[in-house]
Formats: sequence, structure tokens, C-alpha cells
Amino acid sequence: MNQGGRTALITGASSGVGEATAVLLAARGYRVICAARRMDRLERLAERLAPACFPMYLDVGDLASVDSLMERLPADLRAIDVLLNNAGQDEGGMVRFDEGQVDDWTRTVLVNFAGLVRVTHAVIPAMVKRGRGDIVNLGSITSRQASPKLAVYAATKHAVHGFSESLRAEYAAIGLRVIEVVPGVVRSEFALHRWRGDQEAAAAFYDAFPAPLLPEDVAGCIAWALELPPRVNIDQIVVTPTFQ
Ligand code: 8X3
Repeated sequence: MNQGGRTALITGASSGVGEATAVLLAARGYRVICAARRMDRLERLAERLAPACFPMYLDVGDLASVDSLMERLPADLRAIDVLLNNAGQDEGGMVRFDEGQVDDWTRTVLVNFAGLVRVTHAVIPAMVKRGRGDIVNLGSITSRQASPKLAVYAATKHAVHGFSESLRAEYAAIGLRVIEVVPGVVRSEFALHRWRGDQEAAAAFYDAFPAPLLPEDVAGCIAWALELPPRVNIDQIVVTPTFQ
């Protein structure tokens, strides 16, 4: 379905699920604001999706970067129809809690939750004013099952779940939709960042799964939920690899 004229803001859009969703939504007629730290990646994506993509620097873990978000957008892109809170990380993670660095844990909380809250708070007033808008939050299967060595990461995703549930209830009366997407393992650059650029460690992590999801699998779920009639809110999409 062509969603012509709708505007989507995607955080963490320089790779993985964020990038795949930008590509898919642009193909369906959206204007996509692609936000991330890596501007070189975003410039290339913008060229590929031209003229549908507006690349924008955003570090969701940097409060100043988030707080200036709306004023840095051109006026005609400030009426955001869809916010995809996709940016997330686990840098320095996948180690036992006491063996990890507390600065890494703190940054994970900042990016995965505090930043997500701030981005949402910046974007939502215009949605409330217009009486419509879709917020899609990227959760994780780690909010549904206990996973060793993921205590802080999992905690942030529990927080994303609670935030999503409450937001949905708060805004139901005025017609905003809140969709939580909960993927299992997705082959992306996520693990590369977790292991600070160690390609071997990242490859070994994904290779241990028979067939991890691909970013476009998750993007397809997001696009499907968004294209349903406005009266339909898909509360949560749990998507896991078939082969475990
Ligand atoms: C991602 C969790 O285990 O794939 O949500 O790194 S994991």
C-alpha cells in the first residue's frame, strides 16, 4: 500500500533494522528522516533513497543532540507521522555483570532507554496536537526470557516494554498507536558494536544460530503493522528465528 506523504523518523538508521525499515518505508511512499551518528552512512542512504530520505545527525545518548532534534529539522518535516525508536546497543556487554564496565552499562541505559524517552518526548507533542501518530519501539526477546550476561541490556528492554504499554494506554483516547516490536536474534552490526569492532567475535555470535533473522524480516513486520487501518493497534510483535 502506498503511504504517500507520511513522514517517519527512524533512529539508528545507519544500519540493521533501522536502515532496512528506511528502505522499505521509502519504497512505500514515506519520507524518511534517517537519524544516527554515522553521517557518511546516512549520506549514502540518502543518495540511494533520494529524494525520500533526509539524513540527520543524532546521538540518542547525548541529551543535547536529542533536545535540539526538532529545531534541526526543516519545518516541512516536523509533522512526524511515525517515530521508530530503533537505536539501541550493548557495547561492552555479553559479560557477567560484575565483569563488565559500569560506564558501558550506564551508556546502554542512556541510549536504550533514557534516550528513547527523550526522543519520544521531543516528537510526541506534535502528534498529540494533530491527534494522530504511530510510535514503534524496538524491544527485544530478552525482555521475555532471562538471559545470562545480558542483565543491563535486558533491563533496558523491560523498560521499553513498560514504557510502550503505558504510553499506549495513555494515548489511546486520542488515537496514537504504540507498537512494540520484539525480535529474537537479528544478524546485523549489533554484535560488532557489542564487541567493539571485533569481527570474529561478532561473526561467531551469529554463526552459533542456525538461521538468525535478517533486518528486512523485522522491517517487514513494522511496515505491516503501520499499514493496518488506524483503528488497529498491534500492541506487540514477537518475531523469532524459525530454526533455533
Ligand atoms: C538483541 C539481543 O542476544 O541478539 O536484542 O544480542 S542479542
